[in-house]
Amino acid sequence: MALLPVLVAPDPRLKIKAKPVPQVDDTVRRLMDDMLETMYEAPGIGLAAPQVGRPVRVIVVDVAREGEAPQPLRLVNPEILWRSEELATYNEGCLSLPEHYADVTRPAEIRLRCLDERNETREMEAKGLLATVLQHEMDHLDGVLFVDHISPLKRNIILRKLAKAKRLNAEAV
Ligand code: GNR
Ligand code: NI
Repeated sequence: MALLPVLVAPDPRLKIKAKPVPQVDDTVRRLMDDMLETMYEAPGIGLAAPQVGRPVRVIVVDVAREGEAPQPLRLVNPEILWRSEELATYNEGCLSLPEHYADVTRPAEIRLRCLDERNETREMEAKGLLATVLQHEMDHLDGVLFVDHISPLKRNIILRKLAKAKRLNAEAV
């Protein structure tokens, strides 16, 4: 297993639409294991392949709480089949928008289809934090960040701060 560097916005690689995976093979399984290791190390509760510079439709999630047994999920080519009319709001964070948080409203429950790590088609239902994180990760596969769901004013404040931090960081190197 290996830790992968996580891209931080603004970065054009976070805006690309990721490509479907034709087949879940050892290369994809290795990527998912490396993503899980990277996510746990961060720590985070989800990670999408574009965040580690791989433009493919692969996500990993684990919303188990500290002290609970880990519940790693590996999803390939996830597709939303159904969204509830009921909405839910969570204060979201993102490893690609470090130290910034905002309330985001999304469907409270979803039903989705994906391939699992054995290349088998699966369907699952999710609600609560899991539903939010899965939607946050699927957004990454379409080049969408949580700031794209908030007001342009709040979005621009966050993106400008991150751009400035990158500039200062580049000067310091
Ligand atoms: O670690 C994460 N926490 C989180 C909290 C609320 C809603 C979504 C998330 S996902 C985020 C990790 C991440 O950036 N995944 O893409
Ligand atoms: Ni994110």
